[in-house]
Amino acid sequence: MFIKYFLIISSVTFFVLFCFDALSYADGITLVGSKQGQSVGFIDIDGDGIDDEIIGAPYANLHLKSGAILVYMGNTYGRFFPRPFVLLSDDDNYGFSFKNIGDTDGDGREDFAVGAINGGGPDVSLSGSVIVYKGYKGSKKIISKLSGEGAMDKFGFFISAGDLNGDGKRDLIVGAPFNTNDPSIYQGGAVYVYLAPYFTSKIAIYASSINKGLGWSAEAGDINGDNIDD
Ligand SMILES: [Ca+2]
Ligand SMILES: [Ca+2]
Ligand SMILES: [Ca+2]
Repeated sequence: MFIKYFLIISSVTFFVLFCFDALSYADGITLVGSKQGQSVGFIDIDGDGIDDEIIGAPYANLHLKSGAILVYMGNTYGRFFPRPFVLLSDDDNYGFSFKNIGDTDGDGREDFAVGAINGGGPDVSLSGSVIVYKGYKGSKKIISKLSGEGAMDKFGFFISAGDLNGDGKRDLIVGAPFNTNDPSIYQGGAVYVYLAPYFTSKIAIYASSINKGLGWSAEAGDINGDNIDD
């Protein structure tokens, strides 16, 4: 029994290490107080046909960086490998949000997005950021890096996805609950839509006196039955 279990673990370990040149165990990471589980999702990250579990740990301490995305590899027994691997890290509080956005570029692999609520962009720091990744095997490939408009916007507080223009590709929806677009509506929040497959230009919906409190959460769905998500 022990030998059988050992062989299963070993084969999974070898397979994972073989597939990810830069992937390492989460041994060098401090997970105490990391809010591991702030975001959760599933995606077949290594392309073996089995979903792997993604866990965000946005306050993890990793080589002077704050936040990481961990992956627990799924196996053919319907279980997940007990030790996490560090999949990715980037801007501050990376992993606060995660979303499998489906295969947006038609290459047969699911793509995904990760939010870092205290990340920054080229024009403003601490606005929050979201990185959209192409589903990959081996080296990571970034489709687009997005950021908020103002410091402390908490852009990336949530990420959702849905096909909002009916082209069959899921588009990205990002919340920034502390955005202030109108000084009279302080931190009223904003929601942004980025269309697939490039996720560059945005459509912004800002808080008004009617819809104050935008950006905390959202889900796309077809409300009026026209087969286009609302
Ligand atoms: Ca897998
Ligand atoms: Ca893809
Ligand atoms: Ca679309």
